[in-house]
Amino acid sequence: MVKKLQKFIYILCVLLLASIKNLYAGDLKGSILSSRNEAVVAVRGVKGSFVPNENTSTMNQKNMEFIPRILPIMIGSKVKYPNSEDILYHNVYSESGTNRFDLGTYRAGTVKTVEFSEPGIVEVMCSIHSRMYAAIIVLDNPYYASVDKNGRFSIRNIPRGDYAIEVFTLGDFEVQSKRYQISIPENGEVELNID
Ligand SMILES: [Cu+2]
Repeated sequence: MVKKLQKFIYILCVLLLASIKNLYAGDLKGSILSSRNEAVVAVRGVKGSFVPNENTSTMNQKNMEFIPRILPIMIGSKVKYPNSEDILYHNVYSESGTNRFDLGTYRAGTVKTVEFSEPGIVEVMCSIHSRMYAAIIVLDNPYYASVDKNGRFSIRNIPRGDYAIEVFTLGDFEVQSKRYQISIPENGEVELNID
């Protein structure tokens, strides 16, 4: 009986601590207007150890384009590469440092998967179609977002503190990144609006 009570109190304390931690967290929202819907916003240097929100994301191939062309994921996540063409073959590969990979030539209707275990920017290309270009942004915490079709984003429940916010935008064949200093309050929200 005493043991059961101890366990109950222990669980209660853990729940209480978790909710207190969440009390000191604010939201970041805003817009990257020049991004043509192709931008990722990431909070850098958040302390703690994190597991991926989603284990598997998808970067499709259709009409000789990658969709989306910029994709944020957490370290340890997988990305599926379906070839959704009617008949075309693709050969998806990357030469970006320790995240390099080469899926080989594969036919329409086939899916291949890659796991990313290092942080950083992964440039993705197709060896058959030279105009195909995309980027995967591999991040070490879950506080990130892609902009929507209006260039807007929102990242919720960031632990309070001073952070560098990194904005990744996509050119035709390059990724640009810029950093902005932001203080996240212990509650409420701050805005970051960039032309
Ligand atoms: Cu291709």
